[in-house]
Amino acid sequence: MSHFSDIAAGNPFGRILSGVQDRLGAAVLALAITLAGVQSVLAHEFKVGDLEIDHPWSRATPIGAKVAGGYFTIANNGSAPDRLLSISSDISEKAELHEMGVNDGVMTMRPVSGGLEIPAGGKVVLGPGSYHVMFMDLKQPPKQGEMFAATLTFEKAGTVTIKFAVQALGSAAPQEDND
Ligand SMILES: [Cu+2]
Repeated sequence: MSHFSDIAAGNPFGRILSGVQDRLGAAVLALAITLAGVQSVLAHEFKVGDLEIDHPWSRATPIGAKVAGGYFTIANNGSAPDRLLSISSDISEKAELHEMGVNDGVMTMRPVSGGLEIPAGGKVVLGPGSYHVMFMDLKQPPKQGEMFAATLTFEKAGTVTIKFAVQALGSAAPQEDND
């Protein structure tokens, strides 16, 4: 029967399978791209000398905000202490290293004088409620999902440019008290 053999020759099963494989392939590729995107936001790190700077992140700011916080972890794998002296970025006029503290029962923040020491073999965490970078007089407010660059200067390790991943506007964003 010629009709039957035409179908067999056309191999409809083969076509269906290859269609499924194409869709599966596209789905796997999409997943890989998604994971790669998540990976770059969740676990990006930078190295300079003996220092390792993990996952710099910031938060989107409310409209009209003049400041934004910057957070990351610095690990010192060397045998001598180092010191984070300064930070600069195109997103703001200036950036300061701050620490939070309680003064007469009120949360305040103040500049860290003399830089932030990173002990030999130690780790310092910058995060909301403790040490942080304060980007002041914002020129380009951080936008959720984007990244922005900043340059850190260390006493011994020198300078390194890192990228901050901007997360959602947080309800507990630190308020600047010296504006
Ligand atoms: Cu601050």
